Amino acid sequence: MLRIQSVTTYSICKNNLKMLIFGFVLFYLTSVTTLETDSDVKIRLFDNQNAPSTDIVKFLIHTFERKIKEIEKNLKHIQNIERKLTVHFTDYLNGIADKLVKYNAQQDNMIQSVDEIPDDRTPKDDFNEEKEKGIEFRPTDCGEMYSKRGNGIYTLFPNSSSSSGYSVYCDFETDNGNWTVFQRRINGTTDFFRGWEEYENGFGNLEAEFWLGNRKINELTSNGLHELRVDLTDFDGNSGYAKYSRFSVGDASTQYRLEVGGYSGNIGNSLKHNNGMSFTTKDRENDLHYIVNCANDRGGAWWYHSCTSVNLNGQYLQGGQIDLKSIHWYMWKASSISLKSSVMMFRKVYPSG
Ligand SMILES: [Ca+2]
Repeated sequence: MLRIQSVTTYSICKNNLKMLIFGFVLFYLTSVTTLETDSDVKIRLFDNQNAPSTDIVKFLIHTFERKIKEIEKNLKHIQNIERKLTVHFTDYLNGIADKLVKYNAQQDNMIQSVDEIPDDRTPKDDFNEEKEKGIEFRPTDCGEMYSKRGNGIYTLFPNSSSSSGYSVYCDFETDNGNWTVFQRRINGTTDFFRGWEEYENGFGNLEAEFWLGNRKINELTSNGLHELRVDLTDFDGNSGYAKYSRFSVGDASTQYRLEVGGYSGNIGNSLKHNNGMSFTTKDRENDLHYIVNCANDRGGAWWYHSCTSVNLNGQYLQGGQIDLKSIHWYMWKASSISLKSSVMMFRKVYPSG
């Protein structure tokens, strides 16, 4: 608004100035009737007949004075606007300065707050702090693990009514990770020819050879969908795997029955013969072989049918020996040749999309 006003005023002054100059030139020319040049040649600008009258001169003087007064008036108006603008912008700049001081103070406070937070915190610290606050984090699956510090032993709490959890080995590297390992054979240092109770509760060393235990496998696979992965190696340095998109083990009332399906992989679907079978150990027979106890016959413990083409809990036999009691996966080798290593693991499958 002020700006528009000052522009308008400026235009008025400019026009008045033009008229003033015009008047002044006219006044001058009518006052001087002759001009002399160096060559003394007189040029008459006005002859006696056309000489301006006194009235015209008076009119021009009057006009001149009036314009001077107008200019003075406009100048005062401009000075007034300038004064107002100065006051306005001074207030405005003071306002900005106040805000800057306030923001600087806030920024200093924030920087101080950040400095007070220790910068060496780890997920473990967060975890412990949560525990201290009574907000205990209870993962029910390796995929839910709060802090993944690489493959290793972690604690799961699959049973919400139980206050204590138990240790499992999580694999975060194989096939996008989040696997809970429940069986491992690598060198034969652990005896796998054991009875029902030991297979129910688990045995061995989670860092080496072990069976996690049928009760835990049941607990961990009973909520949600799970997939199974089996990784095998032979004594010639070859490796292969099988994946099943569906995997679960029933509870004790089903004799830990196996539910498995949806095969993919490169060692053949040997496990399909064990689908729907209950667990058999040397001291508890649930197989369908009408003569023998398959656990005794095959030297292990498994979801035997009559008996099996997969025997991953069988005897650890060095060097690739063809033996029905050996650790073997028949469809991979088209024989019961003993394998060097076996790892079995499952993970929760989350609905896609
Ligand atoms: Ca039998």
